[in-house]
Amino acid sequence: MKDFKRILVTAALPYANGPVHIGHMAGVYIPADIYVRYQRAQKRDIIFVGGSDEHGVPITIRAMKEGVSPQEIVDKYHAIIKESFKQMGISFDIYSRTSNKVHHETASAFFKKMYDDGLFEEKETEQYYDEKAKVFLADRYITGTCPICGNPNAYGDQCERCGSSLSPEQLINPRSTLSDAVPVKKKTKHWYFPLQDYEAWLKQWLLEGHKEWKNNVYGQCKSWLDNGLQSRAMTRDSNWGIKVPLPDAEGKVLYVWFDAPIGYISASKELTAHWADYWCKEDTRLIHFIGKDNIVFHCIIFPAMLRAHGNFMLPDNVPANEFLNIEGDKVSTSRNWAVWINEYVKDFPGCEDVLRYVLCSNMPETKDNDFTWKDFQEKNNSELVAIFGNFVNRTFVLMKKLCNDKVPRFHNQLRDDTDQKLIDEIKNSKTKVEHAIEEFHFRDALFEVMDLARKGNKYLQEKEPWKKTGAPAPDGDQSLIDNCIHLCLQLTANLAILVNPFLPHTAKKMCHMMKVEDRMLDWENAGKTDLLSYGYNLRSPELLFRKIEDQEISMQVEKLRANALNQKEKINMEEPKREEKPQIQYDDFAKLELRAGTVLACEKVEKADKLLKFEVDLGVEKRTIVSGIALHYKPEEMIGKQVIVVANLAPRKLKGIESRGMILTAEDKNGKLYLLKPENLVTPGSPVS
Ligand code: B3M
Ligand code: ZN
Repeated sequence: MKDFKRILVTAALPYANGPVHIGHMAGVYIPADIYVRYQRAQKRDIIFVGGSDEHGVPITIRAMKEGVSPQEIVDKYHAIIKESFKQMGISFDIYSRTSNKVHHETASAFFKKMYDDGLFEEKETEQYYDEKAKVFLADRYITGTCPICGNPNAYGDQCERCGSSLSPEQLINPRSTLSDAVPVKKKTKHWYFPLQDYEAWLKQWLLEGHKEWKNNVYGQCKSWLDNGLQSRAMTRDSNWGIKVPLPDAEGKVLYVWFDAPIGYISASKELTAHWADYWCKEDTRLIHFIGKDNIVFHCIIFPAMLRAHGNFMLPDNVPANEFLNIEGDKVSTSRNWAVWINEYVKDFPGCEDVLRYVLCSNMPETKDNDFTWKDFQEKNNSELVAIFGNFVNRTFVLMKKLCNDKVPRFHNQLRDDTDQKLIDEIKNSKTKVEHAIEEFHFRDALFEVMDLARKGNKYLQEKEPWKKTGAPAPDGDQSLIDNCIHLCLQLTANLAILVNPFLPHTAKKMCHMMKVEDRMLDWENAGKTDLLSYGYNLRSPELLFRKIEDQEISMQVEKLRANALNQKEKINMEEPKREEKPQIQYDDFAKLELRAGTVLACEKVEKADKLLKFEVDLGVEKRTIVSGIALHYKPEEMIGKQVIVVANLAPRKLKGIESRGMILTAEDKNGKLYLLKPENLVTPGSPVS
């Protein structure tokens, strides 16, 4: 491996369209944080940058669903996500957001330089357009049947069932996700990045130069490159995002996958004036932590962008993880099948490290993995409590009881094979954990730490110092008891150092108990057995982990299922309920006097945001009618329109105005109202039947 002077770690920028869940944590943020904390303990020059991804279709769709503006969505979820990371101890040096000014400027300038260097193809093509919603349909705005696996709900950019990357043109029976309309083709101009021009270089750099990358990552990249790359549009028709910095680009923004990875650069700029050292110098090691669905963007598209732009160095590794399922089922935001971090920290206060532990030991490093609440309880109770916590607690209690509540002396001349073995294990553990972390094998690394605690228990069990006290010599020799407790205490200090990258809250607690400063956690101290000196007076032990009861677990399982069920009901509710009315006779219908009218005037009703007041020409007379369609039509667009009126409805007072009649509308499944009108203009007052 090359010698590096500094390390730059990035973690995928989560879309600010919802809270983060355990899948995000296990796949991206916990591994990144372990790596970073370890490197900091090694005193290496490292920065850890992250932030919220606030552009793109996921945000606008969420805004539409919640009926608020995209800005409100990103403000809300950015705050929630940031807080969740903080509580889980994800130690970003900066957690920024892509709506920041610095980012808009950085991404614009990046695009502009590539444009000025002539690196884009400008193409006018026919793209799917939703005539009802009046928008072009790219990415997730369009769904249809996957041509590869037949999934009827594939997106315009990807099929989530078979994982294929798609373009909207490939979908069979495409539909708009906005209005369900069948889209039509319409011309639009965009700027394309000719990825095929970088294919040969990518093959060299990645396939030849990075054979050490994880199999799952290397394999995906290889298949992309083997299939051949194509030009990809780097702009979109939308008004949410970073405006394309060109004169004739009204209504066009940068493609979210163009701007988001540049967010890593912008966040670094915000963090430090020395950002360029981290991004432009060859002796920096850049590592992207991501989930498997982001591989192509980080391993192919972004590197090609960096290369095309010039002056930036490339990622040295991209240790992407696979997915974490929950109770045997895929995590799904839309089905609300997830364990949300903001809820976990409320339900299990003080247990942040427990979740870090369980997610790290189940980390989907090489294949998808499963999280179950039962396993969560099991790992807590029989590993954290029964092995790690128990060892530390026993050590403290025995020291108090058998050694006068002080660190006892180690009598070297009495050291036996069992002692020596433990001393060696302590040294070896350091090396093993170190290697595993450097290789991104976080599960193995954590296993080693736990194994060392297990060895501590075994050592205590073999030595049984509690039996020795008061026994006749040579067994009852206090020096032997001292040696045992002394080594257990050194082991405790080592456990704190080794566990610190994984369970930082626990390591901190242990430092407090041992009355040492956090400085003791420096990695160079690992493997040493003289960390706590003779005569030192430690604090009383605190419980590091508490038992988790069956009832807490069954509540979580219930909550998971209830959430999913509620969601299902919510979705069903969205389907308009057909209210069936009893049959009527023609005579009943004939009682209605329906007439076509022409709107002469229309204005908003004060202090009523849903009401419009109409003057309608019904031929022989003009009528004032109040109608609840202000959220769907603007008053000025009503004038001159023809409407259908129930003319013989008894007058009603609405907000003090007497309304004489009713205007007919049809309602779609999203609750949007559309006026009924005659196909052709008719004389005002014409009867309707
Ligand atoms: N926001 C996708 C995701 O959250 C995307 C990552 C951007 S990283 C530059 O999975
Ligand atoms: Zn498919």
